[in-house]
Amino acid sequence: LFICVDHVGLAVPDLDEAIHFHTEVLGWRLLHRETNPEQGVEEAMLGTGAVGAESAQIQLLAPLKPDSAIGKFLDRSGPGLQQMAYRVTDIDAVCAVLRERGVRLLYDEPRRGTAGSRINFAHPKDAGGVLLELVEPGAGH
Ligand code: V0V
Repeated sequence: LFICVDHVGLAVPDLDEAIHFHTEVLGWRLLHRETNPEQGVEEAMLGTGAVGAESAQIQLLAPLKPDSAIGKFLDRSGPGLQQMAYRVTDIDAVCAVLRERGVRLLYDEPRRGTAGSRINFAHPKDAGGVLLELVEPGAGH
């Protein structure tokens, strides 16, 4: 079903501060940054190559407002690992297979993710306590 781990998402209270730590202290490269109002996040991708390269990336997720998914997560759990994202070739096909196997997906249809990707999520209660994201990369990746 899956190609590889696409990224691991960390909830952070302050995006600039988290980018600074990940680039200046840990030595990752900042590859991409965008605001996604539908998801309520300001986010950044870090890694060693381009977005969509074979190696998994680190996604920093800061809330645009307190009642967003990341805002609630920070309230409940504090900063840290919020999600694991698996890359797929055909997200519609993978969602259909997972639904058939009893996994609840959060959206009826995939929504827009980083850099024009299509995304959906398996509920953490159906995925061993992990918020599992499915990512079909956007054109050009
Ligand atoms: C909640 N729970 C989690 C969790 N968030 N468990 C593991 N990892 C997480 N991230 C647990 C929570 O502790 C509860 O456990 C239980 O799930 C039910 O929670 P709920 O009342 O439904 O909680 P909410 O209202 O916080 O919603 C959780 C969900 C929400 C997962 C439904 O965060 C969501 O819609 N997430 C998908 C969208 C998202 O995360 N967007 C931001 C990233 P107990 O206490 O009942 O045991 S945007 C992104 O990734 C982009 C743009 C991209 O990659 O391209």
